[in-house]
Amino acid sequence: MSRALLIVDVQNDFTEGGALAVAGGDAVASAVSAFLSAHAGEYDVIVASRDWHEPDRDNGGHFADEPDFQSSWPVHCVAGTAGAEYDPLLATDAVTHHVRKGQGIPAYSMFEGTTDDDATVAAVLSERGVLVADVVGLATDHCVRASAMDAIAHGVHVRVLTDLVAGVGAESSERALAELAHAGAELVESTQAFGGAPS
Ligand code: VGL
Repeated sequence: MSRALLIVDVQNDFTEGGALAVAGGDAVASAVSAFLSAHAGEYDVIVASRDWHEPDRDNGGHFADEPDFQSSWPVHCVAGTAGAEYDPLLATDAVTHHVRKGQGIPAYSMFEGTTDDDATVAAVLSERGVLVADVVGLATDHCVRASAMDAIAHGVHVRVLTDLVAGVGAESSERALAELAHAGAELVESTQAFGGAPS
């Protein structure tokens, strides 16, 4: 049974000091790196996504001067800028597929993006026979939620590693996790993901 790790949008603009910083983003980046150094070998495929928007346009209404922080946002993750790079606290050496999404459009799910070889995440998972996917990253209530929902829709069993995600809003993040659980995702702490002792 093939297993994938999906690392959603651990980018400078979504971590402390970024244009759309998520509280706890740096801690998630470091914790994902520690998790990878212990467990990268458990995964057949490790996909990392980056939001990758176009400069000087609103990217389909995704950027706004007066954003509502629900469906419009301050300018963030512009292609080729430091804000769009992976947070340096995220170790990316074990990543097998790098996905970019959101060129000119809002794209919350990594399933809307493509790899450097122009493949979709759905195609990568199908090709490798992935039946289980663990999801981590930023932000719980937006891109993690959308990516995990699409993974479920693709037919894989999803586990959200709850200590390796952080969200924009506390309530909306709780709601997102509840919706994911209702849709069939397992909510698991990373320390329990591979049979660790209860903490
Ligand atoms: C995200 C808001 C806007 C995310 C992306 O990565 O969760 N959130 N664009």
